[in-house]
Amino acid sequence: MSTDASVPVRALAAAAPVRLESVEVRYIALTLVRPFETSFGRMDARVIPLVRMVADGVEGWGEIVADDLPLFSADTIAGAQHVLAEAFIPALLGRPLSSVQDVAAALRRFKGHAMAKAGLELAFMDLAARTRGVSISEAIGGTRARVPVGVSLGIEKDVPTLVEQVLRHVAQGYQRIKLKIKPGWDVDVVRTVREAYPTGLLSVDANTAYTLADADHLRALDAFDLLMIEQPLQHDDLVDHAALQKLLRTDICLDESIVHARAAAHALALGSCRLVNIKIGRVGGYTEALGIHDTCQAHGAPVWCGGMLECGIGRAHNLALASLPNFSLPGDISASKRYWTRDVTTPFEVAADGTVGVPTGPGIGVAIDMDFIDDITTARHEYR
Ligand code: OSB
Ligand code: MG
Repeated sequence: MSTDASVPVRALAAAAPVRLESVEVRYIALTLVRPFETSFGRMDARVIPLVRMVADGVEGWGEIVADDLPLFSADTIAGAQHVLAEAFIPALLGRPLSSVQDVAAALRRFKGHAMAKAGLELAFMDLAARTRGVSISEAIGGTRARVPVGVSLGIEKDVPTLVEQVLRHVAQGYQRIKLKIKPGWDVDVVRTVREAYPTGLLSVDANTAYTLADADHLRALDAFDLLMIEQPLQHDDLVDHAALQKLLRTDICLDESIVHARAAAHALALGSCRLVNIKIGRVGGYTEALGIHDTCQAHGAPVWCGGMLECGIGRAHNLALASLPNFSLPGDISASKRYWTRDVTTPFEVAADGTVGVPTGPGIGVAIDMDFIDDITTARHEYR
C-alpha cells in the first residue's frame, strides 16, 4: 500500500492522443431482482444509457447512472440525452484527447449534468487504459486487489421481511449492512435490526428525508452504534449538516451533497460530515472522484464507494475506483446477482470474506456480453 498520501501515482492518459471515431449512446433495459425502495421512491427496473467510444480499433465503455426523474439529483436520462447530443459529444469529436482530464476540460464550461459527463469520462478512461494495456485500477494508482463490500437494503413492506434480508446478506459475507430510512421507518426499525444483528457494521441512509427540526429524533439513532448516518438533510445544505453533526455522536456521511472536490473541502472544513461517499456518476467522473479522494485523505476523512444500482459496466468502474488507498470502508458494490438475474459483463461475486476482486484485465477488465446487450437494447444513437 502507498505510504505517501500526497503524490498518488496516476496516469489518466492514453498511450497517444486519441481522436474519437464514434461515440454511441445505447439504452438498455434491466429489471431488478427485487424492487428497491428509498425515501425518494421505489425502483423496479432501470433504463441504463451506456456510452461506447471507439478510436483506432479500441473501444471504451461507460455507464450513465441517471434515472427517469430528478429524484436523487437534478440529472435525468432525457436531460443527459439532450446535452450529450447537443453539447458534450460535439465538444469531444474532432479534437485530440490525451487524457481523462482533457475530457473534463472540454466539458467544464457546461453546468451540471454530472452523470452524463461521467458517462463520457468513464468510457474514455476505459479506452485510454486499454490503449496502454493496463487495468483502470493500475492506471489510477489503485493499491488493493480486492475491496471490502457491503449491501444497501431498501425499505420493505414490514420489519420481519427486512430482518430476513439483513440475515441473508450477512450470511453471504457482506461486511456492512446499510438500511434505507425515512420518517416512519427509522428508529424502531433500526432497533429491531440491531437486536438481530448486534455486532456487525450497520449504517443508515436517509437520502435527504429529514430537516434540522428532526435532530432530537435522529439522536435516538446514537444508541445503536451505527457506522454512519448518510445524507440525513437536504442535498444543498452543508450548514444544517454541520449543526446536526455537533448534536450527534454518530458520524454523518454525505452523499448527495458532495458534488465535487470543493464541496468535500467545504463540508470537512465546516464539520458537516466526518465521512464521504464517492460516486463517480454523481461527481461527473474520475477527475472529480480522484480529487475528492485526495481532499478527504488530506483531511484524514475516510471515503467509501457508493453505488447507483449499476450494471456490470458501472460496477467495474466502481471497483477500480475503490481500489485506491483511502477507500477504507466497505463500498455499496454488491454482487451482480443482488441486482440482476443476468448481468451485461462477467458477473461480479462476493467472496465469503465480504470482498470483491478488482478486475485486472485491460480497461474495465471484464468481458462484455455483447449478445445480451444487443438483446436488451431499446434505442441507439451514434455520433461521428
Ligand atoms: O443513496 O446510496 C444511495 C441507490 C440508488 C440511488 C441512491 C442510492 C442507492 C443505494 C444503492 O443505496 C447502492 C447500490 O447497491 O448500488
Ligand atoms: Mg446514499
